[in-house]
Amino acid sequence: MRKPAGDLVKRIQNYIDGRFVSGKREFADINPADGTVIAQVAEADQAQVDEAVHSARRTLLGEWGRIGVGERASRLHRVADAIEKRFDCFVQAEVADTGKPVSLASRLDVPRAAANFRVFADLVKMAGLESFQTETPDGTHALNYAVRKPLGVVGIITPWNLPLLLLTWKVAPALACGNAVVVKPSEETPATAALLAEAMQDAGTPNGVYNVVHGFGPDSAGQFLTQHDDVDAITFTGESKTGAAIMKAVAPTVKPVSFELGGKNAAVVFADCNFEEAVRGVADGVFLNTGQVCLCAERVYVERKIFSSFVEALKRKAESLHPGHPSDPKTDLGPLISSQHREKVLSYYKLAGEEGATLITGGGVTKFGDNRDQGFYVQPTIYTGLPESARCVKEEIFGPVCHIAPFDTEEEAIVMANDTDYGLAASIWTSDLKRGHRVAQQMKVGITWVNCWFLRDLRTPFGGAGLSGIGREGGMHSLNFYSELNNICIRL
Ligand code: NAD
Ligand code: 6OD
Repeated sequence: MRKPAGDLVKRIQNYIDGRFVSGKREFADINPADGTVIAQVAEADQAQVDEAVHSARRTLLGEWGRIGVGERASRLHRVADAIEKRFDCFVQAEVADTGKPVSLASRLDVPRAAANFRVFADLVKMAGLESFQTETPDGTHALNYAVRKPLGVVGIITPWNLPLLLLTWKVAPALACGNAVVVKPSEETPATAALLAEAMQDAGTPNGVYNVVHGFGPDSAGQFLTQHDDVDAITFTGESKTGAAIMKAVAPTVKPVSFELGGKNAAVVFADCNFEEAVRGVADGVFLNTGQVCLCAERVYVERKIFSSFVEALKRKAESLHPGHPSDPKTDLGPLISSQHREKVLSYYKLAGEEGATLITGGGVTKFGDNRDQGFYVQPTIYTGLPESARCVKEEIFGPVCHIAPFDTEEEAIVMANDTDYGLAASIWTSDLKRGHRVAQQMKVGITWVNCWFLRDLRTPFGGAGLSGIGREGGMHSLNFYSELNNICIRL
């Protein structure tokens, strides 16, 4: 871990009850591109998590609790305005924390953060609920109608791969429904959650509505939040095994949970696809954000007729990527998030060889001959030749890597794609839309893309089956998770 040359190390604080506060302990925020320390981060202790939860509760009983849905929606639009006003700050902070290319943060992460607030602000104003006129056999008449209430204090725990996008994906609908939140961003990427606090202040959000506690999971802010008696619900994005630990932690207080977890997603490429588009789309789906997107395809299945040419074309794509410093606009492949994560990804590169894979390209560390060699870069990597039972085909690696296997029939492709304990996403590449539709319906996942990947409409359900999660967020699904519905039955 190195200090930046001639630069002051910043301090990132917790944000509790509308104030930035330091902690008794600090930890370092590392730039993955060169291993320098970019900030010291205040770790929240149990008392500070308590204070954040109490502050959230107070505002629910006070100003925030009294604001109607129209006014809440306009405050959320103001948060989006404040993000857009600080666009460059958000981009720089996200790039420094994650090492993702500036081009990606500018076109994906920060615009999506603003869009998350705008979409849920508009949606909550339009959202109706069901009502029924009821008639019983004895002639009694009644009117049933449901009303939407906030859950209360929502704990939000998020990962490091798309930090601002995934945080706002949960904060926006939670606030739209009238909740107050305590967020625990990843210890690897604390900066944009803190910047969002400034945007909340700009937007006039009352104190206590948005609180940030920094720290780790076990015996730290993450666990203090999930075990807290006065937190009404937990929404979590991260690894499946962390989801399992959180499930245990919330069990004694029976909190509702929403889990968006890991994936080992398949891309299925049929011989009748538009070849160029499929190669481009699959390359994006394997290498975007250095493969650190839960939706990335680490398993690619290609119809045998085009197998060799597809492998060759994807190899050329991988070799034409520009690894480099994230702030260079030409860079399209940044480092992995941390030295520890690089060790994990490299251990799978080694394991692939041990399991008998044929290396098509990559397989090692990228070398630059300058300070980027202190960063956490790996080569984009493609393997073929593994059995479907290999650990590299079964386990989530979360790096710029895929295994490509051939198939002969549609039925075989479906079986192979579904042969996983995860169930997050799939993509299908074919010019035959009837086939696309038929195969998509048989995918055991939360989202299937046909001739595209990571094309998002925020009104649609998003989530995973199996080890990939519990529940759905997106559109009305988010509003329903972040609300308590009270059905009122009036005898007429
Ligand atoms: P992680 O599970 O290690 O950490 C996620 C968050 O949980 C962090 O804030 C961490 O501090 C916290 N945490 C860890 N242990 C905890 C505990 N015991 N109690 C409370 N909090 C705890 O995940 P990560 O490494 O940050 O992210 C990568 C993973 O996230 C991958 O598996 C990826 O597939 C998954 N992911 C899923 C989605 C999705 O939408 N399904 C989106 C992004 C990432
Ligand atoms: O686009 C989204 O809403 C979303 N939750 C994306 C998740 C990406 C995983 O890394």
